[in-house]
Amino acid sequence: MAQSSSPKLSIVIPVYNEEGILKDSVTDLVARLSEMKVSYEILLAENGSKDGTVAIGEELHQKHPEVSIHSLGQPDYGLALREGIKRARGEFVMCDEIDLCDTDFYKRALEHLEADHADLVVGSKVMEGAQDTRPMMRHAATLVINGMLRVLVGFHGTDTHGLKAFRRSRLLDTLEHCQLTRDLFASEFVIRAEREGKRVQEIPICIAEKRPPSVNLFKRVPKVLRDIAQLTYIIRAPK
Ligand SMILES: Nc1nc2c(ncn2[C@@H]2O[C@H](COP(=O)(O)OP(=O)(O)OP(=O)(O)O)[C@@H](O)[C@H]2O)c(=O)[nH]1
Ligand SMILES: [Mg+2]
Repeated sequence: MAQSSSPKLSIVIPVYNEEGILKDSVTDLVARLSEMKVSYEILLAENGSKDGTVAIGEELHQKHPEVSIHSLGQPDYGLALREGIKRARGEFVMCDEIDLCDTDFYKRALEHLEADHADLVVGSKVMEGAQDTRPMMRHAATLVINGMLRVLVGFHGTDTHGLKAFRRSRLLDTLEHCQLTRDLFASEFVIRAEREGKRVQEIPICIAEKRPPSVNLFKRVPKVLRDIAQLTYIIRAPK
């Protein structure tokens, strides 16, 4: 059920310096997707890795043709995710992370999308019912960033980063309107969808990472704050 010209699911996973877990994570994901009996493609969206990520991605492609990897120059999570979504051909797009690969989220999100209860489903790490086993500082960072987005740009939800699912045709225009890259692209995408009248539904997720993040939380703070300021400006600016 894996390969088809237009699969049901496109799973987009940004990857950066992930040689430690890439092969096992993708192999395990392929096995779980086969159990789901859906047609799918897995798009590994890489940029700037200095380790064996690209070579492992290519090996995975040889072994599983439904897996592909594409690379863009400099490390940039948002740019990679955006490019991955643009390349996706599936009816539904699942945005995931290599240390999560959460097929339970795919199944629950698909129920909402197929019943047409929502255009975009966001996995929240902090809403009621969610379980976040990450270190307390990272949980707190999620609360602070999303609190700022609520105050500054009128965001109505609890989380914008991480797991997301949508019917591709419904969100392509929103994707085109997004201007930011890096970490805040994911926030811009959710907030723009909300502001453009798309039905955004959050569902709680249980988050248990396989390894700590590749970029230290404190190193990310200055860029994230700068990007929040830019997002506030572009969202509020008159057209
Ligand atoms: N292509 C690309 N992928 C990245 C980059 N930085 C992180 N990723 C990928 O994005 C996913 C999430 O990265 P993590 O390092 O786990 O960061 P995280 O802090 O858990 O992510 P959030 O808390 O959701 O922001 C993983 O699949 C990473 O490989 C980057 O610069 N480029
Ligand atoms: Mg992570």
